[in-house]
Amino acid sequence: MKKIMLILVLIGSLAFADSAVKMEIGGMTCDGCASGIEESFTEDLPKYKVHVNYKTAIMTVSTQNGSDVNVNEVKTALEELGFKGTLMKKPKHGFSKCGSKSKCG
Ligand SMILES: [Cu+2]
Repeated sequence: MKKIMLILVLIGSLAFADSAVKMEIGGMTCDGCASGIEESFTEDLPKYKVHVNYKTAIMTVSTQNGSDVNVNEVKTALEELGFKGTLMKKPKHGFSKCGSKSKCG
């Protein structure tokens, strides 16, 4: 049991140091919220490349220079805007093949 926990912790820490992450955004009520998040990141955290899809409630974050995304920094920025970001686990086949949230993972 301890071994499983350790593996989970390792996987978790890897997910926190990735050059591109996906987060599920809670609290969006319209398309304006999604574009508002994108605009705020462009203004306040221009080192990130951010795309928010209101319909799927998924935010894609990567960095301009290809370095790792600081997930906690992104989460904090989202909280300041009034949204909640939850890091999504990367599925084995990669996010690109995920048609929707429910198929992901
Ligand atoms: Cu809105």
